[in-house]
Formats: sequence, C-alpha cells, structure tokens
Amino acid sequence: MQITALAGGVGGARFLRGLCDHLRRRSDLSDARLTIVGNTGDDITMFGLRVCPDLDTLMYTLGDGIDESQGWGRVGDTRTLQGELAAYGVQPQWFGLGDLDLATHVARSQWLGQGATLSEVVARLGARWGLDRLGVTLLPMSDDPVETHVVIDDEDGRRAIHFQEWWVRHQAGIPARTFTAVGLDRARPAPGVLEAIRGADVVLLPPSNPVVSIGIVLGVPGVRDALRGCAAPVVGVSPIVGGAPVRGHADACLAALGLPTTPDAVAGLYEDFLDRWLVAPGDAAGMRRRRGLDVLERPLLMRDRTSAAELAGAALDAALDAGPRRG
Ligand code: FO1
Repeated sequence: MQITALAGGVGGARFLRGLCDHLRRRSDLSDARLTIVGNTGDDITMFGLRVCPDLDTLMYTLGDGIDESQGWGRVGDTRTLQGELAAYGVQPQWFGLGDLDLATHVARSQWLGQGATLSEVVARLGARWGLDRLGVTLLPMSDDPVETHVVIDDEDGRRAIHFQEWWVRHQAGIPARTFTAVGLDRARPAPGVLEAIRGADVVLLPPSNPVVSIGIVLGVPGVRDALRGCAAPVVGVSPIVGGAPVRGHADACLAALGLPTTPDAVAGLYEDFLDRWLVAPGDAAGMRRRRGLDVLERPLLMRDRTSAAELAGAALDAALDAGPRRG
C-alpha cells in the first residue's frame, strides 16, 4: 500500500506522525509505505546557511526530535550561538535558530555546497532521524530553489519580503497583497515526486496551509496534473474549523487571495482533483455542493498524538472506502 501526502509544516507534520502511529496499529496495512512531498517555498538562507523549515519540521516531528511546544525546532535546544551572533551585531535576529537545529543547517549547507541535491540532503538527514524505519520517504517538492515572498504595502511603498519575515517577524500582521513563489514556475518535481503521486493507492492532503504550503507544492509544474490523473482517491483535511485556522495564519493567506476563511474556500482551491474533504462537525452545512466531492464530518482538532492518529485514521479510511475516482 503506497500512501502519498503533500505537506507543509506544523499541522501537516502532526497529522503525518498521527498517520504513522495509526498505521502501526493496522495489521491489515502492515505493508503500507508513506511518501511525503514537502513544501520548500519556506526555505531561506540565514547566516549563510540554507534553512528548510517545513522539511525540518516534518523530519523532527516524525523522528521525535521536535520541540512540541513550538511545533518547530529541536526539543531542548539552546540559543548560545545565536546570542554570540547578536553580540557581533549579526542580523537578522527575528528568526530563532537553536544550536542543535543549526547543526542540521550546517550539514545541509555543506552537502549542498559539495554538489548534493536537496533530495540527497533530505535522504541523508532523514536517515539519522529513522524515517526509513518508520516506512517514510521524505521528498522535497523540487530540487530547484523556490522561495515564497510576500508583497506588502508599508511606509517604504509596495515591496516583497521573504515569507519568513512576514510570517515570523511580522506574525502575518501586515496585509499580504499577494504571494510570489520565486522560481516555482521553473521548478522541476524532485525525483520520485510524480511517481509517488501516480503510483499511490491513497493520496492525502493534511491540514497544512492551503496557500503557502500545499498551494506551493501544487504549483510545481506537473504536480497538479498528476493529482488530476492519478488512480488513487485524493482525501483532504480542512485546516479551517468553523471560520478560523486551527493554527498559524491561513486566514491572512486566504484573505490575500480574496477568499473567506472557510472550509469551502479551501476545498475550492483543490476542487479539480479532490475526492473527499474532511471538515469539522457542523461545517458540512456551509459547504457548497461540488460535483464529485464527498464532504465528511470528523473531529479535526489534533490536541495530542492520540487525536492526531484518530484523525489520520479517519482520513485513511475515507480514502480506502472511496469509490473509483470520477473519470
Ligand atoms: N517560527 C516562528 O514563529 N518563530 C521563529 O523564530 C521560527 C524559527 C524557525 C527556525 C527553524 C525552523 O525550521 C522553523 C522556524 N519557525 C519559526 C517556524 C517557521 O517559520 C514555520 O514553521 C514555517 O516556515 C511555516 O510553516
């Protein structure tokens, strides 16, 4: 059984850890393998190092190295090096890089500098975190550089800032006029990405940010077409409950696209390939009827690993009992 998921950071990582926990209890699916296509649009070069927030969040969460309270970075990390950089006046200081986390960025930057592809780097880093043992293959969406930038209006006029500066420094507090993913239109799917979609028995869209996480992965040329044409049922989980994102700033991202913060608006972004859509109890009523789309109400809040595993199990079961895809 080949399960393929497109994912961003914190919400996607918690959902997919839940899926791994759930699969461990499914003796009927003991041959299941999970391929994750991770968003790289959040990537940023900081202090001369290449940082891949969503790939690292997925890797640390699945490998049990994540700082659970933050949802990113390493558990038990310290900021000694960053303090030293601040003492030297090195900027920026609005992005928290812990000492343990920095080792990941140093290793990645060294290997990239030696000519390794991002896919090769992800495989080497992931091996240390035991992803193979979990039956997980983590792929970057592309080995080509892609960076999401946010166009804002401020006292300096209209300009683009890196997504991380908008998301972390400004906590998405400055209205985004639009998002531009630099390099996305020229990015090639990383090796194995299209094959993982085309060969999947199940495709899952975890409750990641639909605009700047899953939306960017969908923008890699070839990915959306592969999802439209794949044999596997495509099941998504709404990142919006009621009228608010479960976490993060998906509302600010949807607003930039002129969309309301509703499960229906997000389903509309996926409607050309989505087969089933999990929404929170009570949210199905607000859904427009869409041809070929089944809407299922399930508890969506992942308060802990147990509830995350239950949600992931519900999404997997929704895929397994979905009929053949519409022609
Ligand atoms: N998020 C924050 O809100 N503040 C930070 O200082 C911060 C640092 C950081 C460092 C490494 C990393 O992998 C992620 C980090 N994040 C931080 C989270 C990151 O901005 C988001 O997880 C994603 O990019 C959005 O999904």
